[in-house]
Amino acid sequence: MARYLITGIAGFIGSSLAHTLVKQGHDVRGIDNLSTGDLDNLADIRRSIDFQEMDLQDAAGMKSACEGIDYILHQGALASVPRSVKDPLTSHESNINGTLNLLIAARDAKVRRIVYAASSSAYGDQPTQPKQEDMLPRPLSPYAVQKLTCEYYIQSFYRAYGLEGVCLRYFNIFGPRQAADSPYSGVIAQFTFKMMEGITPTIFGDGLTSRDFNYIDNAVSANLLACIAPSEVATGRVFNVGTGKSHTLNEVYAAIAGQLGFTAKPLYGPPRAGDIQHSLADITRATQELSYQPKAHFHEGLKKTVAWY
Ligand code: UD2
Repeated sequence: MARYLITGIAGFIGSSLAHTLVKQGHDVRGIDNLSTGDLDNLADIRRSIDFQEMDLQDAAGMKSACEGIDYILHQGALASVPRSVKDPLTSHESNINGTLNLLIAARDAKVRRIVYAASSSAYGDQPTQPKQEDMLPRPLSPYAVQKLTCEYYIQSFYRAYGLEGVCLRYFNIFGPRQAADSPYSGVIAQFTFKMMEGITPTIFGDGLTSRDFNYIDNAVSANLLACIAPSEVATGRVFNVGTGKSHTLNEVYAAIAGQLGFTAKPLYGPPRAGDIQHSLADITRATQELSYQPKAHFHEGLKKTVAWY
């Protein structure tokens, strides 16, 4: 059994990883500063994990958190494009300084490998679809710059110090436990929550904006595969973690409304600053080289998600 450190363990993706690893019998340590994470996400496994409330920018804390760890699953971040547009400095400090601090501690503790939660936002307004990992990044928002910068840090720590790192570019992950009550929450969580409260959600833009929405189970499996993939295949590399299919915001709205019996038509507002119009993953590299298979499909994932809230 391996020893895992999950950063951002009280968040949506971190807590989902923790549940799977605990079920598989691994040793799980987790840190979270609880700025956006919620301990309720860990309620049923709280006694099976070693949880410490800690900020990624705490150097001494990271040193002790990395001690004796085989794999780090680095999910901790201030997520959200609009949050970074509103307050770029705070998200910079958390996302970039925090990651660098963690990398230094991981290097010193001789951690076997770090798997990083990178973002499809790195592609920005790169016009070609689907997005392939070798395309030139064209980040549009501070958040995209921060996530991309950390990919480069991960790669440089491999080249300079031999710390193995794998970057998983998540494409709009959704599922149970995703926070729904903040303006910075993912769109599926927000739409569901609002409709359940009887509030009509607003679609930013014309509704034809599309995303490669990927159910959480697929992201969890990508992380576990990235830990065990041979070093020559995975280390220092970037992999798209999407499904290869996209859905428009109009489709998402209709699917959630249909499931909840919500009959009001959507409101439409101006597009959000920093947003990409279309995002679709080419998952050839991850399927061929990590054996990643997005087995959970969009509609089935959406049903489970909406039922969870
Ligand atoms: C970005 C990244 C994603 C992940 C995420 C973390 C892209 C393509 N994806 O997701 O990989 O890193 O950031 O936060 O950059 N929207 C509405 N109404 C609402 C809320 C959102 O229309 O009430 C729209 C929003 O303008 C956007 C889409 O829904 O066009 C998706 O927004 P999101 O915040 O769920 O995720 P996104 O694409 O910024």
